[in-house]
Amino acid sequence: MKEKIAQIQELLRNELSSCESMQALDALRVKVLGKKGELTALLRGMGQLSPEERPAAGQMINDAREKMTAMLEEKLSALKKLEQQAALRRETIDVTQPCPMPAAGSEHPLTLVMNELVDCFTGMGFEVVEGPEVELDHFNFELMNIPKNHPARDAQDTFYIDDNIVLRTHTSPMQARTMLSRKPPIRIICPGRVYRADEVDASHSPVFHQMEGLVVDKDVTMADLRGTLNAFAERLYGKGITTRFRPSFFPFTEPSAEVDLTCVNCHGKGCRVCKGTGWIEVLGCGMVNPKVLEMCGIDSTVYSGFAFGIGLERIAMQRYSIPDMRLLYEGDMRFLGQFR
Ligand code: 2NM
Repeated sequence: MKEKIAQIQELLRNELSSCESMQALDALRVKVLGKKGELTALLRGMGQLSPEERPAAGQMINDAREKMTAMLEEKLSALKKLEQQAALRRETIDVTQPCPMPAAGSEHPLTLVMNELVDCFTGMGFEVVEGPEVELDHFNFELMNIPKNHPARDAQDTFYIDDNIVLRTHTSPMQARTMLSRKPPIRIICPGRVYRADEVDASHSPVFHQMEGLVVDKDVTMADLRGTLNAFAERLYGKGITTRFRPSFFPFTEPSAEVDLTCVNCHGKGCRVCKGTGWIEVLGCGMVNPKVLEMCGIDSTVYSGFAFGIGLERIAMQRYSIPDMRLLYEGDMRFLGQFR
């Protein structure tokens, strides 16, 4: 019996030393200690022993089982450790390796122009005010002195949500809201998206961007408007660039003007860009109509104001020589990647 046990232990020791996987180790455990294993067979064979011999033999077999179980466990933990080390080696990442750089995005030309204008006007003390693109007819038209029968109100020109709600056709409703909720002095710019029922072509889009400005205070004059816009022209286009005011008409301003800037291409001499005039049209403006001030709760006998509206698409197209407005909305990466 003793010899037999020693034999089995010797066998286990030999096979353990050449055992290299968890599966092989498990097979070995079954072979030696399993139900049909060699030690179990020995235990079964105890029936042939005399009753006096049995306790000592049983003890011996149990001791051997414990010892061999420990040997198997020791090997198992050694194998596990090896496997872990192998996994660590396999999964090592060299963080110092050069790698492909993530593609960097760039700002949209309209964003660039908007930021530039915002910087310019906030530098002069204006504050940015933003608001809803879905507006009440009341703020978009009524308070802007655009009467019920005015052509701008036609469904041909304006997107109606229902009888009283429109997609704003300019950012002026935010100026009305500001005048209604604050006391002068007011110095604000309202940048944002606006909507008009236009067909898409190289210079029109039903969705475009505007920045309107408004100043309301005591003794605000047309000279303040000119000074502000001249500062804007120099800041954006450089020294020597100035403005030219031409009489115009808007329901919300009186008097009203269209403003041209010195042609940046030829500095006033006349060229293809300015069609020989030396001037490029950039914005509309005027002194806020006293009717608008009154409707917005401001005493027009005490206060006066000026306002202006700039189309961002037009500025961006001039600045970057973009020939077609549609390029600004199509998201073509070959186009967008040029503005970094
Ligand atoms: C323009 C041209 C002229 C304008 C007027 C106002 C307000 F609210 F004060 F009445 N906001 N914006 C205005 C004036 C806008 O865009 C071409």
